[in-house]
Amino acid sequence: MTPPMDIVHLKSMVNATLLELMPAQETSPTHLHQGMHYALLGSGKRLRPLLTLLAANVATDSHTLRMACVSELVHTASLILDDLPCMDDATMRRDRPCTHIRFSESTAILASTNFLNLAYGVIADCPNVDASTKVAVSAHLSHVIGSMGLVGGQIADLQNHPVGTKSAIEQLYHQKTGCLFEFAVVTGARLRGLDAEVIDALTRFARAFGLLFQLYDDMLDHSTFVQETGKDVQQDAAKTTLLSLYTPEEVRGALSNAQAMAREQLRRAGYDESSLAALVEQQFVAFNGAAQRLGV
Ligand code: GRG
Repeated sequence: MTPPMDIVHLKSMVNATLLELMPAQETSPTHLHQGMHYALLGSGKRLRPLLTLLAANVATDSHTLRMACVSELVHTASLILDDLPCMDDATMRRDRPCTHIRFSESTAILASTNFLNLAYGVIADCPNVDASTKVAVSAHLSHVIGSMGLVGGQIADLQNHPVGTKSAIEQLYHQKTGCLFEFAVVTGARLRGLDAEVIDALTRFARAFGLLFQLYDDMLDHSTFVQETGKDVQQDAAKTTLLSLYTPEEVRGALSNAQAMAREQLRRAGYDESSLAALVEQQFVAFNGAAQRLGV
């Protein structure tokens, strides 16, 4: 397998690009811009942009970097909203007080809205990407954010119907988490001009990876991980999650089946020997380590 590209270096390039994409903090309206810098430049792992860069396989040109940042702008917008008192009512995010606490609820909502606006602007403004790719990326993003994606997943999560079936919860996980991973890898593939067969395989990969990542996020919500997450834990204590529905044996089964599916789809897409596969394997180590620590 190809050794992973230098992830630390890629992450620092993503951070530099994110900084470039936002108006400076000193630019009026300063309070809003400061809130955006605060929310975006905290300790995020930048996993979604890294997936785009590695799927695109030309990690360091400026248009790929800018397109890779789109998913991070949207992800950050969603985290800001998710933390609000009317949603999860969280206090900590990315190792510091949530944006609505450090600034105000109105600033947080407007910062989130402006991140979404910026995301579409970045796609439209990318000079080296052809118009048909931009249209495909924008349409995909609109689907991912909308009522069949993040927004729909969030409303279902907030309503928390007490007896969710496993397949309903898996669908919810796809909407809350998997679909933005899907957008990230598929955007990378589109930038390479890869065909429908590859996009289909990456879409299936992302569904499996999103399920794993959300299951992992559920595990991190356990108090065992209070020192390590940089955000509130036990937010899901009253919610139905796969962890609360599954027996430990089923959790192990789900982890191993989804990992097998993710590997198989990466192979189908031609990425099995790639840096993308190496990054994914690193994530699997983290997922399996968390499961082991929780004894599942
Ligand atoms: C309008 C974009 C938009 C969203 C509205 C609020 C909302 C609907 C959706 C929230 C969805 C949500 C918060 C899902 C959880 C996703 C998740 C697993 C977050 C943790 O991701 P990490 O670990 O976080 O990658 P960092 O901080 O490292 O980036």
